[in-house]
Amino acid sequence: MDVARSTAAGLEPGRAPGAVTGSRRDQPAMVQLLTEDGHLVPDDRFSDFAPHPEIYPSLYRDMFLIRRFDQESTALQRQGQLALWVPLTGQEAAQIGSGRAMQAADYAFPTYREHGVALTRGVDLPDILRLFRGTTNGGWDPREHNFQLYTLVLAAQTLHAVGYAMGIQRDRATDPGAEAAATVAYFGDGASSEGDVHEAMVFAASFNAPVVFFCQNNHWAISVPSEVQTRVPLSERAAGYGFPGIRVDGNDILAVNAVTAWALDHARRGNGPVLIEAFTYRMSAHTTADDPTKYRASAEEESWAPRDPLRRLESHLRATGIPDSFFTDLEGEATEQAGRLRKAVLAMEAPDLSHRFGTAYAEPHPLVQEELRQWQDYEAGFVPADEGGK
Ligand SMILES: Cc1ncc(C[n+]2csc(CCOP(=O)(O)OP(=O)(O)O)c2C)c(N)n1
Repeated sequence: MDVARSTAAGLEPGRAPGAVTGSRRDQPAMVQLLTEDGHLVPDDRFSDFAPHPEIYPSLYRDMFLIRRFDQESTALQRQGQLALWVPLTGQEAAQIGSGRAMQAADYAFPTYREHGVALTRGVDLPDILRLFRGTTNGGWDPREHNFQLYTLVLAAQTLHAVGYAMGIQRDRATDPGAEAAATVAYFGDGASSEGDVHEAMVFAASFNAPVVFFCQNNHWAISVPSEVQTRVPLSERAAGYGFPGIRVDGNDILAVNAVTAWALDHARRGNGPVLIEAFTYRMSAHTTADDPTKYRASAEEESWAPRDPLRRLESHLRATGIPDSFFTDLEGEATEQAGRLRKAVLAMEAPDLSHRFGTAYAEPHPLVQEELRQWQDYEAGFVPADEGGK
């Protein structure tokens, strides 16, 4: 099978993708509220949940700042200041749109690419880079932001999100005055092939848990195209578990925001889980260690350029009379943010090694303590540089 085959055909709403033998060609229509050229379109089911036009500039601001953060982090990795970077360019609308639909008491369970969601949850952006600089296993306090630490093991967080949602449900059963809340489990199209996602969805359905499964279908699981991983549109898998599945244009921030607000409302009201498939595209490489030219056709990448989530909202904002000064001020703010980021990263210090050993388990562990002693002995065996060591 030619896994590098372009998936560009059929990426328009309601059109079929180039199909794998035996796969379904009919695709569900996508929810869209803002066309690629920046025009608003109504949707019978979701328009009532659409964001107010007053907040459009702030939605654009978040997307702009997170794209700049992504560019700066990529540069920091190239300069050897980060071990690895996981870019999000192209997925800003999916992340900012869904993150901005959450309320304070809701809880997000991210993968390793949810920098935009982190921004909406109030995580200080430099903190995201602590993990990628290797100075910590986390970077922020999840409880402070209701935003879990990044999960590198694909799909594990979907189970955590369901477990937490079941906890919310039980807390409310014992204390009906407790605030209604839901969780959002973020994962990719590739992760949807993991058993954990299946198990999470079975549990969520069985217990009617208040969880929104938010799948960013960016079309590639590193080098494997999504069409190899599923014979039906991902959103349609929800029917097999017995809850609603919605495909939304993942590059349309207004539609993503409206659909997620609807799904969270549905979950908080006790109606159970929802699967959202945000149909989007990762314009950048999988990570800074990946070379997509080895498996992805440039024609496919070019076909996504006109659907850029930022350009789309910018066209709309300019057409509705937002002044140029808004965009130039934002440019200044992003440059200031980049400088602050760089300074913070260069100042991050690696923790003492004994701290690393000391946090492997919650309680002291004799084997780990023995390993630390061995390492310390090994280090002590070197001749210091000022005494002629190299
Ligand atoms: C359990 C597990 N298996 C394999 C991997 C290696 N791996 C890291 S990212 C990735 C592809 C993920 O694709 P997708 O879920 O579509 O998310 P994306 O990175 O495209 O956002 C794989 C296979 C892993 N991290 N965890």
